[in-house]
Amino acid sequence: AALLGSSAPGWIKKQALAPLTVSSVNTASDEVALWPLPQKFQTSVDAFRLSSASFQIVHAKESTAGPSCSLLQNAFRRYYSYIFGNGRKHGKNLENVFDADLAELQVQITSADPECDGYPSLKSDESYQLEVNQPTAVLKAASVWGALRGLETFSQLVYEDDYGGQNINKTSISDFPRFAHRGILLDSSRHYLPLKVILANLEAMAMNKFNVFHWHIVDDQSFPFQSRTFPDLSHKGAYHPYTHVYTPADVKMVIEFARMRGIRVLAEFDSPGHTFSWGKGQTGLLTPCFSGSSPSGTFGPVNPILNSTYDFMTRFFKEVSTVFPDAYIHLGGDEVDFSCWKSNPDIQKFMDQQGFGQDYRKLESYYIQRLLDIVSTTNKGYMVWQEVFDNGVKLKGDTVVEVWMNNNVDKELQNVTGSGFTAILSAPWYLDYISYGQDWKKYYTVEPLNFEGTAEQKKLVIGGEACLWGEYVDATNLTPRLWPRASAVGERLWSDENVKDVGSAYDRLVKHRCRMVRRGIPAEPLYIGFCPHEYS
Ligand code: CP6
Repeated sequence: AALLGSSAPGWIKKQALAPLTVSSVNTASDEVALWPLPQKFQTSVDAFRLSSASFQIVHAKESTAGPSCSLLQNAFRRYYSYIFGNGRKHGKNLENVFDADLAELQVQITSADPECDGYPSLKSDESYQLEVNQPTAVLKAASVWGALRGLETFSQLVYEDDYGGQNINKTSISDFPRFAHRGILLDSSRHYLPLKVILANLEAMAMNKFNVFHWHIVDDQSFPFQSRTFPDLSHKGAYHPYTHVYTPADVKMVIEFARMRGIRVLAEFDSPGHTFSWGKGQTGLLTPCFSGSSPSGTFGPVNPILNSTYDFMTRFFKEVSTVFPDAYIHLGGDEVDFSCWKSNPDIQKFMDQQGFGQDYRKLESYYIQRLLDIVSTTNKGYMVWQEVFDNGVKLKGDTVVEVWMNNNVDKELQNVTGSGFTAILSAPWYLDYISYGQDWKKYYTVEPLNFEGTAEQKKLVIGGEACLWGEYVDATNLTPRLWPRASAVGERLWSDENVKDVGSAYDRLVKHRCRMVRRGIPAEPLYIGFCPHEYS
């Protein structure tokens, strides 16, 4: 009893003290924890029972998609398993307690093109309507992308009663995302991330309605991406040429697994900085640094003054643009260290010729400008880190600028959108930073549109990303470090701006975290307490 004293959170007391009688059969308000919270929903105390033996998720007769839509077939199976567990276990017979059974969930795609075989994009319609009533529930969405979000919500509405039976209450939901770009950045260069970990996190992303996997796939420390055109890049630049690489088949699998969950795979090939590993398999690509008048044997950023550099980039990005189907490529452009460029006499000569003086940002801009022109010929849009904008590089109109520096964020958003560019925000959401206590609250209370600007400017902020850089993270600790802390970002980017009460978020997030644990995601606890089904 002392343990359950006044300092214990309310939900612990309730769970621990609830007597196991029929009158205490859990109602939705106790058990259901929607995360992220839908835009509009109405629920009632009328409860329907789901029988694992008879309940089905089916295509509605009117749907423009049918059993040939493997994306939906796959999702139906996945959510059936989440609802009932993998073994079709049966609750004890207590049919009389409830008004009626819920026989099926009908999924109706309304658009002429359901987009079954397509890829999600920035313009995908993820909205859906869900009506749970007896004897059938109906989920309506324009395309499969909305249906996926609605299936997740439906599965979150189902709760287990005290006898192990699955129940759902009469509910009406109309939902859509507040922001179109809701991303997670993972870094597979500082540590190699096995496929299994990447796929598990895509699964967790779907549970939190994230829709962009920003794959920071290579960096200084290693180059695990296996290129067909330049196999030496990974053969010499990966931590291990066979075990620590992503083969073309691996990359395909990640992209398809993500597609099935309505998640875009946005690949980042960061340059001209953060490229040390590229130099191992591509001699002559990086700038030789000098010590006095002779080369020191070390290398700096990509060498921006050689034609061979641009020939290489042309062929490399031509391949990358066919490997990754997304309409955007992330070109990096962050944290370029100028000291090596400064030390190199050939670079100095080039600077003089071009009239750049001692302004190395102009040299960086020169490089990026040429790179952007190359990537434009592949018909891809591009995304860049904020320095590219800050340095005054001329950008195409549809460029997305990622704001990551956590000083003057508001000013930066004001400037980027004021210049008419689209922005995404990651500065407040660097989840690689850890501290004692519940830092999810800090992530949760961010308001992305709290900068000074016109309504037009605010529309240009299309979303944000939670970043988990890899210096201190590998397969052993990635998932629990990311979840449920990233869930806070997920709700901020999906739900209405008025959904910001930290107390009610806490109650829902505790349960949502237990749900992720139950579904096999080792998400860390928010605070003291327990889960009805612990991780094992
Ligand atoms: N790697 C790359 C990093 C970071 C960036 N780019 C980074 C910088 C500062 C912090 C965290 C991460 N590790 N390629 C910056 C976008 Cl605090």
